[in-house]
Amino acid sequence: MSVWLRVLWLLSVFGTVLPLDGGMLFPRESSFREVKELNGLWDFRADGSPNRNEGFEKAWHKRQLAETGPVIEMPVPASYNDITQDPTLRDFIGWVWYDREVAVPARWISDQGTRVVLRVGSAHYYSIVWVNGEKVTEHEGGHLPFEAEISSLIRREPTKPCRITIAVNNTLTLETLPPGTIQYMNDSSRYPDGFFVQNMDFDFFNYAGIHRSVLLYTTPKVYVDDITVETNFMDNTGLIRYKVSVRGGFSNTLNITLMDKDGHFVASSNGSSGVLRVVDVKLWWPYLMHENPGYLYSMKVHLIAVSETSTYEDEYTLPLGIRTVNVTNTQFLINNKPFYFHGVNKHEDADIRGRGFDWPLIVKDFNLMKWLGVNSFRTSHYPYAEEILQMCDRHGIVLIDECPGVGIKDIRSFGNASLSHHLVVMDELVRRDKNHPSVVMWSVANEPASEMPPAEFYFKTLIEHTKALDQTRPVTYVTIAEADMDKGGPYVDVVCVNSYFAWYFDQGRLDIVPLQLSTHFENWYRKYQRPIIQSEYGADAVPGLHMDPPMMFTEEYQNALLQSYHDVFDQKRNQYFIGELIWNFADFMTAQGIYRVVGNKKGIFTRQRQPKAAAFLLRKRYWRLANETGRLLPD
Ligand code: BDP
Repeated sequence: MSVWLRVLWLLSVFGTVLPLDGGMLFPRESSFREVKELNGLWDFRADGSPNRNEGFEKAWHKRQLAETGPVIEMPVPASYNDITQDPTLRDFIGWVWYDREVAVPARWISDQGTRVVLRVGSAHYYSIVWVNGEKVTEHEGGHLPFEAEISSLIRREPTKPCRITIAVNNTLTLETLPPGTIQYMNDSSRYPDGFFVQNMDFDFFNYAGIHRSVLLYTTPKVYVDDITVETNFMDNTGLIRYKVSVRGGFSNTLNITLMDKDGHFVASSNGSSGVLRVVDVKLWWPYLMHENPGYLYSMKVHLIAVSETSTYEDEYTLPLGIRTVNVTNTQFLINNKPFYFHGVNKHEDADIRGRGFDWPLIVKDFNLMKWLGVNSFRTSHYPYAEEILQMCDRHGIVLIDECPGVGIKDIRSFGNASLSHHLVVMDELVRRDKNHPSVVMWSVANEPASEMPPAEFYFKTLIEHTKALDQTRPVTYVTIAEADMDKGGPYVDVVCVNSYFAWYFDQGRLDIVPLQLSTHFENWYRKYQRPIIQSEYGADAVPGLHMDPPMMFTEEYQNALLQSYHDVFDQKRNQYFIGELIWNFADFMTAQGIYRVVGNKKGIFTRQRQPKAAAFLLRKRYWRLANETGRLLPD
C-alpha cells in the first residue's frame, strides 16, 4: 500500500458501523468478568397439543416444567430430535419447552455493581426466554446468539433459586430464514384431523432445540459493550483501527494494550477509538500459505469508570489477526498475495447430537481438515458456533461466512417481510463475526431462485446493506443458476457457483463434465468479469459400494467425478478461477425422501468421520495445490 493509500485509510470513516443496538462480544472470563455454563441436563417437554399452544394457554413458564406434566431429561446443547426412541419427537413441529434451576452465586446478587447476563449461543428457530416466570427476551433465528440482562430480576427474590425456562419453536414459514411452509392435509379419507407437514426447500434435517451453550456471565455495571477492529499494514508496520463502545454510564478511561502471541507488549492507546501501530508486524496468514499461519495478537481493553460513589473496572481481551482482503477481476488477495481456496463445505451435523455443539467433533473435524490440506471452508448453510470461528482464527483456516438464507425458492419469500428479516440477520451476523480474521467474505444466501424478477432488488438491497455494515470484506451469494438467468450477479464481488454435472443432470455421463463445466465458467466470466469459486460440486457415495467402470453411488464414481472437475479447475486456475470447495466434508442427515438414503452421502468422510476413497484423492490434490499456489516453504 502506498503512503497515500495508507493516509487515506487512516482518514477514512471507520468502515464498520455498529449495526444493532448493543454489542455481542463472545463471553470471556477476565479479572472483572465471570462465566457460568448452564450446560447439562434440562427438563424438557414437547407441546403435543393439537394447536401446539397448551404451554402458553397454561403458562408453563410460571411453574417448574415438571409440575405442568411429564418431562424428560434433555441434554443442552443438543438437537432434541435424535435423543429418544420416539419418532414423533424426531419429527416434531412446534413448541418445545426446556427449564432448569440455577444457583446464582450470592455475590452476583448482593453486589449492585454487577450485571448478570443470560446468553443463549443459539436455539432453533424461534425462542422465548423467561426467568422466574418473567419474560426476559425472545429471538428469531436459529444460528445466532441472543441475551438478556437479568440482574434486577434475580435480585427480587435473592434466596430463591433462579428458574430459567426456554420455549423453542422450529416452525418455518415463508418469511423465516430458512423459509418453509406448513401444509395441512385436509382430505379426511387419507389423513387424520389436523394432520400437517413442514415443507422445506433445503437439503438438511431441520434439527431443533438449544444448539449451543447457555451461559450466565457478569460484567461490571459500566462495561465494555462492543469492540470493532479493522486491520491494515504497510511494509513492516501493522495498523489496527479500533473502536470501543462502553455502556452503563458516566465518564471513563479506556486503556488499550496490544500483546503479541507470547504476551509481550506491542503497542498501547487510550480512548474509545484510535489506531495501534505494530512495528515488525506478524501478519495473519492462512494455513499452508505461510510457515506461521493464524498469528494472533491480543488486544486488552481496560476500562475504569468513576462516579461520586463508586468505581467500576472492566477488562475484555480480544484476539485479533492483522491481515487485508481484496478482490480484483481475477484474483482473491490476502495480504496482497493471491489466495486459492482449496477447501470444503461443512454442516454442523453428527449422530445423536444433531446440530448440537460438541468439542470432540469440532477438534476431530479440524484435524481431518488439516490432514486433507484444507485451507478454507464455507459455513454452509448458516452461521456456525463462535468457537469454530475462533479455531479457524488460530489455525489459519479461511472462512466464507454464510447466513441462513438457504432454500429461498418461493416468490413469496422475496417480499418485504422476508427482506427485512434477512437484513436483520446480516446485522446480527456481522455484529457477531466482524472481528474474526478468518472470515474473508460474507455469503448472504445459497442457491436462491435468483432467476425470479424480484431477486434483483432483493439481492441488490441485501448486498449493499452488507457492504455498508462492513467495508472490509467482499460479499457474495452462492448461485446455481445459469449466468444469463441470474438477476443478482451484478452485485456480487466474487461469483460462487454450485454445479452437479453428471449427477443431477446427464446421470452417469462423466464424459460431459469437461465441456459443460468449462462452458459454464466461460459464461459466468464473460458476463460478470469477476473471479469464480466452485462453491459446491460432488457426488453421493455409499461407503463400501464399489464398481469399475464407475457407476453412480460408488466410491469409484465419486472419485471419477471429482477428478473430471479437477481437470477443468486446473485449466482455469491461472485465469479467473480462484477456488474449489467440495460438497461435502462429511455425510449429513436430511429429511426423508427417495433421493436420500439415510441422509446425503456426498461426504468424502462418512458421518462418523471415516474416509471414503475420495478423501485420499482430495488429500493428494490439496497438498499439491498448497505447494503450487500456497507458497509453502520447500521441505
Ligand atoms: C446443493 C445444495 C446443498 C445440497 C446439495 C446436494 O446447496 O445444500 O445438499 O445440492 O444436493 O444444490 O447434495
